[in-house]
Amino acid sequence: MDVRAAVAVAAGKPLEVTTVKLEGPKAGEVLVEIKATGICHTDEFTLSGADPEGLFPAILGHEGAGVIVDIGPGVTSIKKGDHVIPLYTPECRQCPSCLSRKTNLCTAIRSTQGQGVMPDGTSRFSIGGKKLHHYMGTSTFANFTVLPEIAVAKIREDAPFDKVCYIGCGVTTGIGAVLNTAKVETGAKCVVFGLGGIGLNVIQGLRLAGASMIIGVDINDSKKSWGERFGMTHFVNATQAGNDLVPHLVNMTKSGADQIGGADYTFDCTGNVKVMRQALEASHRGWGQSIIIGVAPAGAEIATRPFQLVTGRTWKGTAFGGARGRTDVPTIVDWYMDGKIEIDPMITHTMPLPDINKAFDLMHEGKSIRSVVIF
Ligand code: NAD
Ligand code: AHE
Ligand code: ZN
Repeated sequence: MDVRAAVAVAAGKPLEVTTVKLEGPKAGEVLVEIKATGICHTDEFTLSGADPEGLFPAILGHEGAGVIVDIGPGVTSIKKGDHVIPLYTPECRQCPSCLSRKTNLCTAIRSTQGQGVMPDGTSRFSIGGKKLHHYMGTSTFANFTVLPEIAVAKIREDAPFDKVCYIGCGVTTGIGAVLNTAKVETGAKCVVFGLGGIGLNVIQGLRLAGASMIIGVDINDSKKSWGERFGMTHFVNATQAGNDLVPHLVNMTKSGADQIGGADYTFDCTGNVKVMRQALEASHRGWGQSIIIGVAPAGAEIATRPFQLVTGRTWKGTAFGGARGRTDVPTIVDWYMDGKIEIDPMITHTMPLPDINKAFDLMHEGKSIRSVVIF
């Protein structure tokens, strides 16, 4: 079938909106009509050429929502008409990782996903007879896409696609990092580095968890009011603090009997390895945990003095907020529908597919929190 898609033709080039061919679903696969998709910083990261796994030409996008319009042979858990959110972290419930109960990182199809193909090793997308790569197993920058059955979460039918698409990455990643990965407790003191589409969701996750101090750090002063909107209690401009940023944050977290200082939990939501170091070192001696959410460019490495770890700080990472998509995503949709979490104010811009490159411009200019393409 013909579908409309934004094709990433080469690193660093704007997406080209055009008509491409999509083959129908094979065994174990489903065809989804994508109704809306968010644009995450990770799409920009791959499009920029910084992603060591980046493949071109490809159809990017991993933050979608839509409706099942066809199913392949053997599909049992999903039917035509179901409303779904595509999952770049699938949940097969059978692989060693799923069965371990220690991680959400299902390994059933990760290797073919990284090669830009479906689990049978072929692509469903092509243009002029030439193969186009899938991306993160989802390719939501197209009005139809094919996904493995294990890579869709069925959601309630009254949830608006143009809002809950954000649960496909940003919302779940931020809130999940707090609740699943850090397991933040009531009264905790926390620092969030980077108040964009992920960091603000970390902040609303911290508010849910009952954190008593939520310090937001950004280089852009306009993010102060954004952070406050979702529960941030203090703001620090990293540029103004300069080399004194870590001692400044440690001082802010000192209190009464505790004159050592440092946050119970810190979160990197920038993808900058220097910030990751600041986040670790701003956490509390003896028990501080620092959670890396940001994705760093090919070749980048994190560094710190081993002393930071010897003295009891822990460095952790999280993908998709530690969420098991088919199980957890429907619950997060319920939280949104019940008013327990907010999404609407973070979606600052919407646009039709032909204008998708504007979403990347807005991100580069620091003007958007989330842009959503509505098909
Ligand atoms: P974004 O562009 O919306 O936000 C990034 C924020 O960081 C901006 O507000 C920016 O001003 C701020 N910032 C930049 N440099 C900074 C610095 N030195 N100190 C403090 N703040 C700084 O991006 P996003 O969509 O929120 O994504 C954030 C990161 O998370 C990206 O690296 C993205 O790839 C990654 N990500 C990871 C996962 C995961 O599962 N681990 C999921 C989604 C996104
Ligand atoms: N291809 C990159 C890795 C990118 C990465 O870490 N992606 C996250 C999701 S970011 C969503 O916005 C993820 O799910 N990681 C787990 C995994 O298996 O990729 C690189 O650096 O190679
Ligand atoms: Zn993302």
